[in-house]
This record gives sequence, C-alpha cells and structure tokens, in this order.
Amino acid sequence: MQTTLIFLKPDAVQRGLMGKILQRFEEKGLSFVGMKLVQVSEDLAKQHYAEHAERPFFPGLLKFITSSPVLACAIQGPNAVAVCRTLIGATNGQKADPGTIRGDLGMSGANNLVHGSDSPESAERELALWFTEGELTGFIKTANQWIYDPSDLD
Ligand code: IDP
Ligand code: MG
Repeated sequence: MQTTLIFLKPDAVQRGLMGKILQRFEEKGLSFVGMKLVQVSEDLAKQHYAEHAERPFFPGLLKFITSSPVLACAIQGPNAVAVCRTLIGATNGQKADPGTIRGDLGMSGANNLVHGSDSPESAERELALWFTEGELTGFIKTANQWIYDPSDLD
C-alpha cells in the first residue's frame, strides 16, 4: 500500500470541479485517508515546490497556488503514486491524453487543476509537509474486497 499527496489547485476549486475530480480517484478504487481545504501560505508553497525554485515560472507558481484555497487529499492504494500520476496526465492540459484529468478538463501548463506526488519519496516528504499524523485516518474500505484480489495487494 502507498499513500500519495494529491491537491486540487485553486483553478479546480474556483471552477467548481472538485466533485468531478475527486470522483475520478474515488471510482478508480483508491481510498481517501485524509482531506482538508487549505489556504496555502507562502512558506508551504516554497517548501512544497522547492525543486522548482530556480525555474522562471516559480514566482507565478507561488502566486497561483497561494491565490485561493486548495483541497489537499491523502490517497491510498497499491501503487497509489503512479496510479494517480497516470490518472492526472501530463503537466500541460493541451498535451495531456484524453481520459486523464488534465487532458479532459484543462488547457494550461500552469493552471493544471491537480497536483500528484511524483515518487514514493516525494509522497512521504509532501505528506509530512501537508498533514499531521493525527489528520490521516487508518481506516480500510470494506469495498476493497471487491476492488482488489489478494494478489493485487502483495
Ligand atoms: P507536475 O505537476 O506535472 O509534476 P512539474 O514539472 O513538477 O509538473 O511542475 C510543477 C507545477 O508547476 C506544474 O503542475 C504547473 O502548475 C507549474 N508549471 C510547470 N511547468 C510550467 C511552465 O512551463 N510554465 C508555467 N507553469 C509551469
Ligand atoms: Mg512535479
């Protein structure tokens, strides 16, 4: 089992797409083990996107991500990090495949609706930045027995 950090960016919240996007992850069979609306601080934004600090788009990215609340989610499942990245699609909505969230719902390489951790190591770092341990539940969905075969969970 892996847990990954997903957040619905300000454009998704402002465009009223939260329900639609959450449904993609939910109906896939993943479990939400934490969720909260966050007005992102400059400090959290800088820490979260530290790897991009030297990129020309960094100031615009900080401005965007702190401009309006985001919906932060901890999502769990086998290979959750890679499964969520596949559901999200390529960074730029104009190039993302149809059927992905960005491919179906977006047209921008900046306002691209959703963040997903890019590796298990990033997921661990990002979850610790965004959630306290007490905010992450340990519940198991009883529907998992219909979503997964035991061999899927090896
Ligand atoms: P990812 O979200 O698909 O992992 P990253 O390359 O990690 O993409 O970039 C982080 C975020 O920075 C993107 O999701 C997007 O919001 C923004 N971003 C990335 N590249 C550009 C760009 O070339 N122009 C403007 N914003 C960008
Ligand atoms: Mg990234």
